[in-house]
Amino acid sequence: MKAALLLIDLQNDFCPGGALAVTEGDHTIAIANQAIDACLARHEPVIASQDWHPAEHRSFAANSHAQIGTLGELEGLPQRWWPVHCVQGTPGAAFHPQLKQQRLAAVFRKGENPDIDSYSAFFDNGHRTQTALDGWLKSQGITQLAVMGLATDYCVKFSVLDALQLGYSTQVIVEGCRGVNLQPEDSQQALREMQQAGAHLVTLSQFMHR
Ligand code: VGL
Ligand code: ZN
Repeated sequence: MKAALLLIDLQNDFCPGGALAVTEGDHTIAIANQAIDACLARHEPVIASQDWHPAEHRSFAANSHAQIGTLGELEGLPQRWWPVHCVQGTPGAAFHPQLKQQRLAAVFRKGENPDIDSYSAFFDNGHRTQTALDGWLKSQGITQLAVMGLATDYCVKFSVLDALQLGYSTQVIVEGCRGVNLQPEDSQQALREMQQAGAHLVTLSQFMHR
C-alpha cells in the first residue's frame, strides 16, 4: 500500500494576520514540517493544495453584496460568504514562509472558477469539476493518504470526505489541523463526521511511528 501526505491550504491568509485567519493556524506549520521529514525518510511523496481565487471570486462577501460569515446561495449551492482571501499571486495566497515547501512533489490549486467555491482538494463544492489530484495519486499508485492543514471545518473536512469516497484509506493528523469555528464546536463536529465516514484520526506521534 503506497501512501502520501496531503497538506491542505497552509497559506498566509489562514494564519494569524491573514485575511481569513484561523486561531493558531500557524501552529500547524511545525507539525507539517515534522510530518514532511517522516514522509521523506520513508520515500513517500508530500503534496499540497492551495486555495487560489481570482479577485472577482463570488464567494467573497464584497463581490456578492453579502455579509461576511453569513450563509447564502451561489449557483444553486449553499455558500458561506468569506472575506477576500487567497487572491492569486498575493502574499496572502502564498504558503506560510516556514513551511518546507521545496519538499512538495506537487501542488494542486483550487477555487479558480469565480462562480463556484472549492473546499475540497479534489472537487468543487458541486462536484462539477475536479482538480488533477485524483489522477496524480492514481498515476503514482497511491492508495493511502494522511491529511492535515487548514481549515478543519472546511477544506480539510471536504478533502477527507472526498478522499474516502474515492476509495483512499485516509488518516487525519489531528494536531496538524485548526478550524475556522464560526460556531465553537464546528471543528470537533467536522472531526466526528470524518471519523464516521471512515477516516482514522491519528496523533503526529502515531503518524511518525507508523
Ligand atoms: C477555506 C474557506 C474559504 C479553507 C478556503 O481552506 O478551509 N475556507 N476558502
Ligand atoms: Zn477560499
